[in-house]
Amino acid sequence: MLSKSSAHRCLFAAVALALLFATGSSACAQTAAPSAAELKVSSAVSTPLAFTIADLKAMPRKTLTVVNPHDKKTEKYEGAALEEILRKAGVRQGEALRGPAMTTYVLAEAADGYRVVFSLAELDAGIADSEVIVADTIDGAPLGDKLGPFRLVAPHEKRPARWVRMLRSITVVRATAQ
Ligand SMILES: Nc1nc2c(c(=O)[nH]1)N[C@H]1C(S)=C(S)[C@@H](COP(=O)(O)O)O[C@H]1N2
Ligand SMILES: [Mo]
Repeated sequence: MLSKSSAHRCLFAAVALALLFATGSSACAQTAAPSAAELKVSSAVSTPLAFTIADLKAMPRKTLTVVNPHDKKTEKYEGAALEEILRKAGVRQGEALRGPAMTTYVLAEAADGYRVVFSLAELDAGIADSEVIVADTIDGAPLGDKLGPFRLVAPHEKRPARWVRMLRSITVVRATAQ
């Protein structure tokens, strides 16, 4: 038979376990099913979009084999072109990217608060070959919690400072005159 104190301990353990289950379920879902993660893409000129891993996998795939300038390791990233994602968000591209639209910039934000910008022009294949991708795999495996589930890779840059890990959102903004 259980003593009163061990019964109490038992009850406590059961309640703690139940709480853990209830509060931990979303975190569990994150690790168990990273495909539920979303990349939010918004622009003043169109309705906000949310891309899942599955959405990215359904887009034309880009593979970049790069030497990470930071640690000199060769890494193979795969994902979708940032330009394609921006196209779906309805930004101006090609010949339509001119005049006042040339002040448009792309703000990329990460889960840890890290933020970088690219100009829309430098991401436009009609102007430059940035080849920036939103990667969802590295060496064939999901990026995991520390790198992903989404990461920007800008293969032609000397320092990977804009290779945003844990990318959560992309916002298209037009700089206005002061
Ligand atoms: N979310 C996030 N991404 C980030 C950073 C950061 O602090 N937070 N640092 C950047 C910098 S300065 C570098 S050098 C690279 C390092 O990437 P690595 O860990 O793959 O070498 O990540 C970039 N991406
Ligand atoms: Mo860095």
